[in-house]
Amino acid sequence: MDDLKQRLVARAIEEGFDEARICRPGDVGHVPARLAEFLALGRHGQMKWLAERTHWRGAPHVLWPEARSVIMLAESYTPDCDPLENLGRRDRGAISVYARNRDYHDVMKKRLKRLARWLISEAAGDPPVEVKVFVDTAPVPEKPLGQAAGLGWQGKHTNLLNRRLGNWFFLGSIFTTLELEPDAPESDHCGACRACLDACPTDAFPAPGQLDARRCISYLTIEHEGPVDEALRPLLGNRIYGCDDCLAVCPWNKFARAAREVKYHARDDLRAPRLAELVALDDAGFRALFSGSPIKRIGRDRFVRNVLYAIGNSGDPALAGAARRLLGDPDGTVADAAAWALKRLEDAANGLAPG
Ligand code: B12
Ligand code: SF4
Ligand code: SF4
Repeated sequence: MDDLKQRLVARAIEEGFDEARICRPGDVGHVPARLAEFLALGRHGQMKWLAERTHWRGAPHVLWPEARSVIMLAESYTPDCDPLENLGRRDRGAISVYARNRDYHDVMKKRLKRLARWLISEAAGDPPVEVKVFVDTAPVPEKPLGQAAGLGWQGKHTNLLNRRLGNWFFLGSIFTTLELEPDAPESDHCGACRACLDACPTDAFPAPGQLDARRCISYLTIEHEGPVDEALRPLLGNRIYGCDDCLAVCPWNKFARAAREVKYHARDDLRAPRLAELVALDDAGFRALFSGSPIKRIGRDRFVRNVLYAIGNSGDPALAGAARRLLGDPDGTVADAAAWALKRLEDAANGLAPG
Protein backbone atom coordinates (compact mmCIF):
# COMPACT_ATOMS: atom_id res chain seq x y z
CA MET A 1 0.00 0.00 0.00
CA ASP A 2 1.45 3.41 -0.85
CA ASP A 3 2.32 5.63 2.08
CA LEU A 4 -0.35 8.29 1.51
CA LYS A 5 -3.07 5.67 1.18
CA GLN A 6 -1.93 3.99 4.39
CA ARG A 7 -2.01 7.29 6.26
CA LEU A 8 -5.38 8.15 4.73
CA VAL A 9 -6.94 4.92 6.00
CA ALA A 10 -5.43 5.46 9.46
CA ARG A 11 -6.70 9.05 9.49
CA ALA A 12 -10.20 7.90 8.48
CA ILE A 13 -10.34 5.54 11.45
CA GLU A 14 -9.08 8.31 13.76
CA GLU A 15 -11.86 10.57 12.45
CA GLY A 16 -14.44 7.96 13.53
CA PHE A 17 -15.05 5.94 10.36
CA ASP A 18 -15.02 2.17 10.77
CA GLU A 19 -13.50 1.29 7.42
CA ALA A 20 -12.09 3.05 4.36
CA ARG A 21 -11.36 1.45 1.01
CA ILE A 22 -10.74 2.59 -2.52
CA CYS A 23 -12.07 1.89 -6.02
CA ARG A 24 -12.09 3.57 -9.41
CA PRO A 25 -15.19 5.55 -10.45
CA GLY A 26 -15.71 3.27 -13.44
CA ASP A 27 -15.70 0.04 -11.43
CA VAL A 28 -19.49 -0.42 -11.41
CA GLY A 29 -20.18 -1.41 -15.02
CA HIS A 30 -23.09 -3.72 -14.10
CA VAL A 31 -25.14 -0.93 -12.52
CA PRO A 32 -26.73 0.89 -15.52
CA ALA A 33 -28.58 -2.20 -16.80
CA ARG A 34 -29.84 -3.15 -13.33
CA LEU A 35 -30.89 0.39 -12.52
CA ALA A 36 -32.71 0.60 -15.88
CA GLU A 37 -34.56 -2.64 -15.13
CA PHE A 38 -35.52 -1.48 -11.62
CA LEU A 39 -36.92 1.74 -13.07
CA ALA A 40 -38.64 0.08 -16.05
CA LEU A 41 -40.51 -2.19 -13.64
CA GLY A 42 -41.62 0.89 -11.66
CA ARG A 43 -40.01 -0.44 -8.47
CA HIS A 44 -39.00 3.06 -7.41
CA GLY A 45 -42.66 4.04 -6.83
CA GLN A 46 -42.94 7.80 -6.26
CA MET A 47 -39.15 8.31 -5.95
CA LYS A 48 -39.01 10.10 -9.29
CA TRP A 49 -35.58 11.50 -8.44
CA LEU A 50 -34.16 7.98 -8.85
CA ALA A 51 -35.22 8.07 -12.49
CA GLU A 52 -33.54 11.45 -13.06
CA ARG A 53 -29.88 11.86 -14.03
CA THR A 54 -29.51 8.08 -14.44
CA HIS A 55 -26.47 8.69 -16.69
CA TRP A 56 -24.76 9.76 -13.45
CA ARG A 57 -26.33 7.34 -10.97
CA GLY A 58 -25.39 4.44 -13.20
CA ALA A 59 -21.89 5.63 -14.06
CA PRO A 60 -19.98 7.72 -11.50
CA HIS A 61 -17.09 8.31 -13.94
CA VAL A 62 -19.55 10.33 -16.07
CA LEU A 63 -20.67 12.36 -13.03
CA TRP A 64 -17.14 13.76 -12.63
CA PRO A 65 -14.82 12.65 -15.45
CA GLU A 66 -11.69 14.11 -13.81
CA ALA A 67 -12.07 11.90 -10.73
CA ARG A 68 -9.48 9.12 -10.57
CA SER A 69 -10.32 7.44 -7.25
CA VAL A 70 -13.29 7.01 -4.94
CA ILE A 71 -12.64 6.59 -1.22
CA MET A 72 -15.58 4.65 0.19
CA LEU A 73 -16.22 4.99 3.91
CA ALA A 74 -18.34 2.97 6.31
CA GLU A 75 -19.67 4.39 9.57
CA SER A 76 -21.34 1.96 11.99
CA TYR A 77 -24.64 2.69 13.69
CA THR A 78 -24.94 -0.77 15.28
CA PRO A 79 -27.54 -0.65 18.08
CA ASP A 80 -26.76 -1.65 21.68
CA CYS A 81 -30.14 -3.42 22.05
CA ASP A 82 -32.39 -5.80 20.11
CA PRO A 83 -33.55 -3.58 17.23
CA LEU A 84 -36.90 -5.38 16.99
CA GLU A 85 -37.73 -5.44 20.71
CA ASN A 86 -40.37 -2.78 20.31
CA LEU A 87 -42.37 -4.45 17.54
CA GLY A 88 -45.90 -5.37 18.48
CA ARG A 89 -46.04 -3.32 21.72
CA ARG A 90 -49.49 -1.99 21.14
CA ASP A 91 -49.23 1.43 22.77
CA ARG A 92 -45.76 2.18 21.32
CA GLY A 93 -44.32 3.06 17.92
CA ALA A 94 -41.21 1.44 16.38
CA ILE A 95 -38.67 3.84 14.86
CA SER A 96 -35.90 2.27 12.82
CA VAL A 97 -32.46 2.19 14.40
CA TYR A 98 -30.84 4.67 12.05
CA ALA A 99 -33.36 7.38 12.96
CA ARG A 100 -33.34 7.20 16.76
CA ASN A 101 -31.00 10.16 17.17
CA ARG A 102 -29.08 12.59 14.90
CA ASP A 103 -29.35 12.72 11.12
CA TYR A 104 -26.44 10.72 9.64
CA HIS A 105 -26.26 13.05 6.65
CA ASP A 106 -25.13 15.89 8.93
CA VAL A 107 -22.82 13.81 11.12
CA MET A 108 -21.12 12.00 8.25
CA LYS A 109 -20.83 14.99 5.95
CA LYS A 110 -18.83 16.94 8.55
CA ARG A 111 -16.52 13.97 9.04
CA LEU A 112 -16.11 13.48 5.27
CA LYS A 113 -15.24 17.15 4.83
CA ARG A 114 -12.62 17.02 7.57
CA LEU A 115 -11.01 13.96 6.00
CA ALA A 116 -11.13 15.52 2.53
CA ARG A 117 -9.42 18.70 3.80
CA TRP A 118 -6.72 16.57 5.40
CA LEU A 119 -6.20 14.73 2.11
CA ILE A 120 -5.82 17.96 0.14
CA SER A 121 -3.18 19.25 2.52
CA GLU A 122 -1.27 15.96 2.70
CA ALA A 123 -1.29 15.35 -1.05
CA ALA A 124 -0.06 18.94 -1.66
CA GLY A 125 0.00 18.57 -5.44
CA ASP A 126 0.37 21.19 -8.13
CA PRO A 127 -2.27 21.73 -9.38
CA PRO A 128 -3.89 20.96 -6.02
CA VAL A 129 -5.84 17.76 -5.59
CA GLU A 130 -9.59 18.23 -5.98
CA VAL A 131 -12.24 16.43 -3.94
CA LYS A 132 -16.02 16.11 -3.75
CA VAL A 133 -17.81 14.47 -0.82
CA PHE A 134 -21.15 12.65 -1.01
CA VAL A 135 -23.45 10.98 1.45
CA ASP A 136 -26.74 10.23 -0.18
CA THR A 137 -26.59 13.78 -1.55
CA ALA A 138 -25.91 13.09 -5.22
CA PRO A 139 -26.92 10.48 -7.79
CA VAL A 140 -24.13 8.10 -6.79
CA PRO A 141 -24.57 4.28 -6.55
CA GLU A 142 -23.08 4.00 -3.07
CA LYS A 143 -23.66 0.27 -2.45
CA PRO A 144 -22.13 -0.94 -5.74
CA LEU A 145 -19.16 1.42 -5.23
CA GLY A 146 -18.78 0.05 -1.70
CA GLN A 147 -18.69 -3.49 -3.06
CA ALA A 148 -16.19 -2.54 -5.78
CA ALA A 149 -13.92 -1.03 -3.10
CA GLY A 150 -14.23 -4.17 -0.95
CA LEU A 151 -16.17 -2.56 1.91
CA GLY A 152 -18.65 -5.41 1.75
CA TRP A 153 -21.10 -7.15 -0.56
CA GLN A 154 -24.70 -6.41 -1.49
CA GLY A 155 -26.62 -9.06 0.39
CA LYS A 156 -29.90 -10.63 -0.59
CA HIS A 157 -31.60 -7.72 1.23
CA THR A 158 -29.72 -5.41 -1.24
CA ASN A 159 -27.77 -3.58 1.47
CA LEU A 160 -24.03 -3.74 1.86
CA LEU A 161 -22.73 -6.00 4.61
CA ASN A 162 -19.28 -6.58 5.94
CA ARG A 163 -17.85 -9.60 7.71
CA ARG A 164 -16.71 -7.51 10.68
CA LEU A 165 -19.35 -4.76 10.79
CA GLY A 166 -22.48 -6.71 9.86
CA ASN A 167 -24.98 -4.52 8.00
CA TRP A 168 -25.59 -1.61 10.37
CA PHE A 169 -23.41 1.00 8.69
CA PHE A 170 -23.85 4.09 6.56
CA LEU A 171 -21.90 4.78 3.41
CA GLY A 172 -20.17 7.94 2.32
CA SER A 173 -17.69 8.73 -0.42
CA ILE A 174 -14.88 11.08 -1.32
CA PHE A 175 -14.25 11.43 -5.04
CA THR A 176 -10.81 12.79 -5.86
CA THR A 177 -8.55 13.60 -8.79
CA LEU A 178 -5.76 11.83 -6.90
CA GLU A 179 -4.58 8.42 -8.12
CA LEU A 180 -4.79 5.98 -5.22
CA GLU A 181 -4.22 2.26 -5.45
CA PRO A 182 -7.62 0.52 -5.62
CA ASP A 183 -8.53 -2.30 -3.24
CA ALA A 184 -9.92 -5.67 -4.30
CA PRO A 185 -13.72 -5.97 -4.54
CA GLU A 186 -15.59 -8.10 -1.99
CA SER A 187 -17.40 -11.26 -3.05
CA ASP A 188 -20.76 -12.62 -1.90
CA HIS A 189 -20.85 -14.39 1.46
CA CYS A 190 -24.62 -14.92 1.80
CA GLY A 191 -24.38 -18.56 0.78
CA ALA A 192 -27.63 -20.49 1.18
CA CYS A 193 -28.98 -18.12 3.87
CA ARG A 194 -32.28 -16.39 3.10
CA ALA A 195 -33.20 -15.09 6.57
CA CYS A 196 -33.74 -11.51 5.35
CA LEU A 197 -36.03 -12.58 2.50
CA ASP A 198 -38.19 -14.64 4.86
CA ALA A 199 -38.32 -11.92 7.53
CA CYS A 200 -39.80 -9.21 5.31
CA PRO A 201 -43.34 -8.45 6.54
CA THR A 202 -44.53 -7.22 3.14
CA ASP A 203 -42.79 -9.67 0.83
CA ALA A 204 -40.91 -6.82 -0.83
CA PHE A 205 -38.17 -8.93 -2.43
CA PRO A 206 -39.26 -10.26 -5.86
CA ALA A 207 -35.93 -12.16 -5.99
CA PRO A 208 -32.76 -12.32 -3.88
CA GLY A 209 -30.86 -9.02 -4.27
CA GLN A 210 -33.85 -7.19 -5.73
CA LEU A 211 -36.25 -4.93 -3.90
CA ASP A 212 -39.62 -3.62 -4.98
CA ALA A 213 -39.57 -0.37 -3.02
CA ARG A 214 -43.34 0.04 -3.47
CA ARG A 215 -43.87 -2.75 -0.93
CA CYS A 216 -41.02 -1.80 1.41
CA ILE A 217 -42.11 -0.31 4.76
CA SER A 218 -39.09 1.96 4.73
CA TYR A 219 -40.34 3.49 1.46
CA LEU A 220 -44.00 3.52 2.56
CA THR A 221 -43.35 5.30 5.86
CA ILE A 222 -40.61 7.70 4.68
CA GLU A 223 -40.86 8.38 0.96
CA HIS A 224 -44.45 7.65 -0.04
CA GLU A 225 -46.71 10.68 -0.15
CA GLY A 226 -50.48 10.46 0.37
CA PRO A 227 -52.51 7.47 1.56
CA VAL A 228 -50.81 4.06 1.66
CA ASP A 229 -52.55 1.22 -0.17
CA GLU A 230 -55.16 -0.16 2.26
CA ALA A 231 -54.01 -3.73 1.67
CA LEU A 232 -50.52 -2.84 2.95
CA ARG A 233 -51.55 -0.81 6.02
CA PRO A 234 -52.12 -3.80 8.35
CA LEU A 235 -48.62 -5.08 7.46
CA LEU A 236 -47.00 -1.91 8.79
CA GLY A 237 -47.78 -3.04 12.34
CA ASN A 238 -46.42 -0.37 14.69
CA ARG A 239 -43.52 0.65 12.41
CA ILE A 240 -43.89 4.43 12.18
CA TYR A 241 -40.59 5.39 10.53
CA GLY A 242 -38.45 3.00 8.47
CA CYS A 243 -38.07 -0.72 8.99
CA ASP A 244 -35.22 -2.94 10.15
CA ASP A 245 -36.58 -6.47 9.94
CA CYS A 246 -34.41 -7.66 7.04
CA LEU A 247 -31.29 -6.10 8.56
CA ALA A 248 -31.92 -7.34 12.09
CA VAL A 249 -32.06 -11.03 11.20
CA CYS A 250 -28.77 -11.12 9.29
CA PRO A 251 -26.40 -13.60 10.95
CA TRP A 252 -23.36 -11.51 10.04
CA ASN A 253 -24.37 -8.96 12.70
CA LYS A 254 -23.15 -11.22 15.47
CA PHE A 255 -19.60 -9.91 15.02
CA ALA A 256 -20.60 -6.24 15.12
CA ARG A 257 -19.83 -3.96 18.06
CA ALA A 258 -22.15 -1.10 19.15
CA ALA A 259 -21.54 2.15 17.24
CA ARG A 260 -18.67 4.32 18.45
CA GLU A 261 -20.53 7.51 17.46
CA VAL A 262 -22.72 8.57 20.39
CA LYS A 263 -24.84 10.70 18.07
CA TYR A 264 -26.26 7.41 16.74
CA HIS A 265 -27.05 5.96 20.18
CA ALA A 266 -30.82 5.94 20.63
CA ARG A 267 -32.37 8.91 22.39
CA ASP A 268 -34.27 7.63 25.43
CA ASP A 269 -37.52 9.25 24.27
CA LEU A 270 -37.29 7.57 20.82
CA ARG A 271 -36.60 4.00 21.96
CA ALA A 272 -40.28 3.19 22.57
CA PRO A 273 -42.33 6.37 22.11
CA ARG A 274 -46.00 6.37 23.07
CA LEU A 275 -48.42 6.48 20.13
CA ALA A 276 -50.84 8.61 22.18
CA GLU A 277 -48.22 11.37 22.51
CA LEU A 278 -46.96 11.22 18.91
CA VAL A 279 -50.43 11.38 17.35
CA ALA A 280 -51.18 14.61 19.19
CA LEU A 281 -48.19 16.48 17.70
CA ASP A 282 -48.89 19.71 15.83
CA ASP A 283 -46.38 21.26 13.41
CA ALA A 284 -44.43 23.15 16.07
CA GLY A 285 -44.38 20.17 18.44
CA PHE A 286 -43.22 17.89 15.65
CA ARG A 287 -40.39 20.21 14.64
CA ALA A 288 -39.24 20.65 18.22
CA LEU A 289 -39.25 16.90 18.97
CA PHE A 290 -37.39 15.98 15.78
CA SER A 291 -34.95 18.87 15.52
CA GLY A 292 -31.65 17.43 14.18
CA SER A 293 -33.32 14.07 13.45
CA PRO A 294 -33.79 12.55 9.97
CA ILE A 295 -37.50 12.19 10.83
CA LYS A 296 -37.96 15.97 10.58
CA ARG A 297 -37.68 15.70 6.80
CA ILE A 298 -41.03 13.92 6.35
CA GLY A 299 -43.05 16.62 8.12
CA ARG A 300 -45.83 16.38 10.70
CA ASP A 301 -48.59 15.22 8.34
CA ARG A 302 -46.82 12.15 6.95
CA PHE A 303 -45.53 11.23 10.39
CA VAL A 304 -48.96 11.48 12.03
CA ARG A 305 -50.38 9.45 9.11
CA ASN A 306 -47.93 6.67 10.04
CA VAL A 307 -48.80 6.91 13.73
CA LEU A 308 -52.52 6.60 12.88
CA TYR A 309 -51.87 3.43 10.85
CA ALA A 310 -50.02 2.03 13.90
CA ILE A 311 -52.98 2.99 16.11
CA GLY A 312 -55.31 1.19 13.70
CA ASN A 313 -53.11 -1.90 13.99
CA SER A 314 -52.78 -1.69 17.79
CA GLY A 315 -56.14 -3.19 18.76
CA ASP A 316 -55.97 -0.82 21.75
CA PRO A 317 -59.39 0.80 22.39
CA ALA A 318 -57.72 3.42 24.62
CA LEU A 319 -56.28 5.02 21.46
CA ALA A 320 -59.64 5.48 19.69
CA GLY A 321 -60.25 8.94 21.17
CA ALA A 322 -56.93 10.24 19.80
CA ALA A 323 -57.80 8.98 16.31
CA ARG A 324 -61.31 10.45 16.52
CA ARG A 325 -59.89 13.92 17.24
CA LEU A 326 -58.11 13.85 13.85
CA LEU A 327 -61.13 12.96 11.71
CA GLY A 328 -61.41 16.62 10.69
CA ASP A 329 -57.68 17.25 10.26
CA PRO A 330 -56.98 19.83 7.50
CA ASP A 331 -54.62 17.32 5.84
CA GLY A 332 -56.78 14.91 3.82
CA THR A 333 -54.35 12.00 4.22
CA VAL A 334 -54.29 12.39 8.00
CA ALA A 335 -58.11 12.55 8.11
CA ASP A 336 -58.30 9.40 5.93
CA ALA A 337 -55.80 7.59 8.18
CA ALA A 338 -57.81 8.61 11.28
CA ALA A 339 -61.02 7.19 9.77
CA TRP A 340 -59.22 3.96 8.81
CA ALA A 341 -57.71 3.62 12.29
CA LEU A 342 -61.08 4.10 14.00
CA LYS A 343 -62.80 1.59 11.75
CA ARG A 344 -60.06 -0.97 12.36
CA LEU A 345 -60.19 -0.46 16.13
CA GLU A 346 -63.98 -0.93 16.02
CA ASP A 347 -63.57 -4.09 13.94
CA ALA A 348 -60.99 -5.39 16.43
CA ALA A 349 -63.35 -4.65 19.34
CA ASN A 350 -66.10 -6.57 17.51
CA GLY A 351 -63.76 -9.46 16.84
CA LEU A 352 -63.74 -8.76 13.08
CA ALA A 353 -60.04 -7.91 12.70
CA PRO A 354 -57.00 -9.13 14.57
CA GLY A 355 -56.13 -6.75 17.39
C1 B12 B 1 -33.40 4.86 -2.81
C2 B12 B 1 -32.85 4.36 -1.51
C3 B12 B 1 -33.71 3.64 -0.69
C4 B12 B 1 -35.07 3.13 -1.16
C5 B12 B 1 -34.83 1.91 -2.11
C6 B12 B 1 -33.84 0.89 -1.49
C7 B12 B 1 -33.13 0.00 -2.49
N1 B12 B 1 -32.75 -1.16 -2.01
O1 B12 B 1 -32.94 0.38 -3.62
C8 B12 B 1 -35.78 2.80 0.18
C9 B12 B 1 -36.58 4.03 0.63
C10 B12 B 1 -36.72 1.60 0.16
C11 B12 B 1 -34.59 2.62 1.09
C12 B12 B 1 -34.65 1.89 2.27
C13 B12 B 1 -33.57 1.71 3.12
N2 B12 B 1 -32.37 2.32 3.06
CO1 B12 B 1 -31.83 3.39 1.53
N3 B12 B 1 -31.08 4.31 0.06
C14 B12 B 1 -31.52 4.62 -1.13
C15 B12 B 1 -30.43 5.35 -1.96
C16 B12 B 1 -30.71 6.86 -1.89
C17 B12 B 1 -30.31 4.91 -3.41
C18 B12 B 1 -30.32 3.37 -3.61
C19 B12 B 1 -30.53 3.01 -5.06
O2 B12 B 1 -29.87 3.51 -5.94
N4 B12 B 1 -31.53 2.14 -5.32
C20 B12 B 1 -31.84 1.73 -6.65
C21 B12 B 1 -31.53 0.24 -6.84
C22 B12 B 1 -31.54 -0.07 -8.35
O3 B12 B 1 -30.29 0.03 -6.30
P1 B12 B 1 -29.69 -1.28 -5.65
O4 B12 B 1 -30.42 -1.90 -4.54
O5 B12 B 1 -28.26 -0.93 -5.41
O6 B12 B 1 -29.88 -2.20 -6.94
C23 B12 B 1 -29.22 -3.29 -7.10
C24 B12 B 1 -30.12 -4.50 -7.07
O7 B12 B 1 -31.39 -4.17 -7.61
C25 B12 B 1 -29.30 -5.42 -7.85
N5 B12 B 1 -29.97 -6.21 -8.88
C26 B12 B 1 -30.82 -5.87 -9.84
N6 B12 B 1 -31.08 -6.91 -10.61
C27 B12 B 1 -30.36 -7.92 -10.11
C28 B12 B 1 -30.25 -9.21 -10.51
C29 B12 B 1 -29.41 -10.06 -9.80
C30 B12 B 1 -29.27 -11.44 -10.27
C31 B12 B 1 -28.72 -9.59 -8.64
C32 B12 B 1 -27.86 -10.51 -7.83
C33 B12 B 1 -28.84 -8.27 -8.25
C34 B12 B 1 -29.67 -7.47 -9.00
O8 B12 B 1 -28.33 -4.66 -8.60
C35 B12 B 1 -28.61 -3.30 -8.47
C36 B12 B 1 -27.36 -2.48 -8.63
O9 B12 B 1 -26.33 -2.91 -7.75
C37 B12 B 1 -29.13 4.95 -1.16
C38 B12 B 1 -28.01 5.99 -1.17
C39 B12 B 1 -27.26 6.00 -2.48
N7 B12 B 1 -27.08 7.17 -3.05
O10 B12 B 1 -26.86 4.96 -2.98
C40 B12 B 1 -29.67 4.69 0.26
C41 B12 B 1 -29.05 3.54 1.08
C42 B12 B 1 -28.97 2.35 0.18
N8 B12 B 1 -30.05 3.27 2.12
C43 B12 B 1 -29.55 2.93 3.24
C44 B12 B 1 -30.31 2.48 4.36
C45 B12 B 1 -29.60 2.40 5.70
C46 B12 B 1 -31.66 2.10 4.20
C47 B12 B 1 -32.56 1.39 5.22
C48 B12 B 1 -31.85 0.33 6.06
C49 B12 B 1 -33.22 2.44 6.16
C50 B12 B 1 -34.28 1.89 7.09
N9 B12 B 1 -33.92 1.23 8.17
O11 B12 B 1 -35.45 2.05 6.86
C51 B12 B 1 -33.64 0.76 4.30
C52 B12 B 1 -33.26 -0.66 3.83
C53 B12 B 1 -34.28 -1.30 2.92
C54 B12 B 1 -33.65 -2.32 1.97
N10 B12 B 1 -33.82 -3.62 2.25
O12 B12 B 1 -33.00 -1.94 0.99
C55 B12 B 1 -28.02 2.94 3.21
C56 B12 B 1 -27.52 1.49 3.13
C57 B12 B 1 -26.15 1.30 3.77
C58 B12 B 1 -25.64 -0.09 3.51
N11 B12 B 1 -24.89 -0.64 4.45
O13 B12 B 1 -25.90 -0.67 2.47
C59 B12 B 1 -27.73 3.81 1.92
C60 B12 B 1 -26.49 3.41 1.13
C61 B12 B 1 -27.62 5.28 2.41
C62 B12 B 1 -26.25 5.60 3.03
N12 B12 B 1 -25.57 6.61 2.48
O14 B12 B 1 -25.78 4.97 3.94
N13 B12 B 1 -33.48 3.22 0.61
S1 SF4 C 1 -36.94 -2.74 5.25
FE1 SF4 C 1 -38.65 -4.00 6.03
S2 SF4 C 1 -40.23 -3.92 4.45
FE2 SF4 C 1 -38.31 -3.14 3.53
S3 SF4 C 1 -37.42 -4.94 2.57
FE3 SF4 C 1 -36.55 -4.86 4.63
S4 SF4 C 1 -37.94 -6.11 5.90
FE4 SF4 C 1 -38.99 -5.69 3.98
S1 SF4 D 1 -29.70 -12.41 6.11
FE1 SF4 D 1 -28.56 -14.01 5.03
S2 SF4 D 1 -29.16 -13.74 2.87
FE2 SF4 D 1 -29.74 -11.88 3.94
S3 SF4 D 1 -28.03 -10.48 3.66
FE3 SF4 D 1 -27.67 -11.56 5.61
S4 SF4 D 1 -26.41 -13.36 5.05
FE4 SF4 D 1 -27.29 -12.54 3.15
